[in-house]
Amino acid sequence: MIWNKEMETMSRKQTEELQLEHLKQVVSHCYNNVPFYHQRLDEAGVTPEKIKTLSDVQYIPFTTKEDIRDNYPYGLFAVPMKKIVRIHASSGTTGKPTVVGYTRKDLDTWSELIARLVTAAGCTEEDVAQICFGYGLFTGALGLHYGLEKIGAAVVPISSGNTKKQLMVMKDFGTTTIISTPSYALYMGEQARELGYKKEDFKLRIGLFGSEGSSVEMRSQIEELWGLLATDNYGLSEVMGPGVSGDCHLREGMHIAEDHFLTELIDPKTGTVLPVGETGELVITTLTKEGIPLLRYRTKDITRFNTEPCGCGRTSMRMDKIKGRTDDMLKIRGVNVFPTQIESVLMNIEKIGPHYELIVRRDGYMDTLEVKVEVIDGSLLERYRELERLQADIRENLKSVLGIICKVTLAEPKSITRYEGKAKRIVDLRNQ
Ligand code: DLL
Repeated sequence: MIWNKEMETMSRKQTEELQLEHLKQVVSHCYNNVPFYHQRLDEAGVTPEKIKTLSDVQYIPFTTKEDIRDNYPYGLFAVPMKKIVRIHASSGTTGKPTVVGYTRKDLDTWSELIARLVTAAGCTEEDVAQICFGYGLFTGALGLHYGLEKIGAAVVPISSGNTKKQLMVMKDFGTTTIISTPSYALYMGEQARELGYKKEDFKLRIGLFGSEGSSVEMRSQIEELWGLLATDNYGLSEVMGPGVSGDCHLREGMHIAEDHFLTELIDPKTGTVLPVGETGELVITTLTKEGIPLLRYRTKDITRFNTEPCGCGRTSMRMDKIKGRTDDMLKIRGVNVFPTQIESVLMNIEKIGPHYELIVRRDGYMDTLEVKVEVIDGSLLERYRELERLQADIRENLKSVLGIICKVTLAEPKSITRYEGKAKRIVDLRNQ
């Protein structure tokens, strides 16, 4: 089923006309209401009247997370506070969080976009949807919440954590859809097995996973654990939260809500716009947001666009699963390595579990990488020969995919930290 046939099956021409109309409006909105943008656009010599075609967006300077932080908390808001009805903020592991504000119309748009993506994944009003994202400043929980209510699903706002209770509720309430990070879904699945639950105890059929990446291999493991269809959806709080793009049931790329977001891919080093088909950093211009519109926001997320028609009937451009973030990319002895590549390799090796950690160290001028992964059967750690063989096997597999040799450490089952939200798999010891 398609939630909004009119908007989700528009022709390319219609989409682009609509985007241009909105682009002109949003540039004016920023220019007239946000001093930061007024100055930036003046400096670049791009007044709103200069936007005549969609590709003119290229003349607008990029906006970055630092720009939002520098204007903490409300400096980039484009409407008076009386128009703001909700505030969210990104977790911000370092320094101040990035704060975003929504007008009533922004919230309506947001639930509309979530309604589209959950419908694309296969959810209906029949579903019981358990939201295992943390409720709070994070956009994941409340974002999905209102969109799922909009389609008529029964929302269970349990929030993250307290895994035992999650599982009890999941079983007793007959949950059919879970909403979480892929790593939390994995952890919950593992806990369910340990507590003696069987797949048949649950009615789960769809997983709406997002907020962090997962390789196709990890996705299969989650599906195997739970017996559901795992779908991926993408978004970021600065731009809206979840709702920017999401998988349909075919899962051949996430459909982008192009009537609300203008997307470009750039070379992260030079800022040059790349043609469709190439891989680069995703840059997003919000087309309809009122509270905190963003022009050419650099997401740091690496992906690729696909404009081929999709079998599901939606006409929007799709984006590949996120390959990684420019700031998560490791450069090991001159070779660029994305954690997702490592995950894909590990997931294909028997005898090791899906939990891993990547430890980066600096040795002189050289970065080194240790891949730490759990064995499934702890007794293996006592069988030296077998252990060495497994280690060598993992090292070889990684080498053939990454082109570099990593140190491989095998760890006891359950010794690597589990996460209820986004997993932190990189331990960076370079500056210690
Ligand atoms: O994670 C919004 C969200 C919530 C999306 C729930 C989907 C579901 P932030 O906390 O601001 O917002 O983090 C945004 O998370 O730039 C990506 O690096 C990463 N990310 C989000 N979704 C995906 C995904 C939310 N499906 C940052 N695959 C983004 C890979 C993702 N990475």
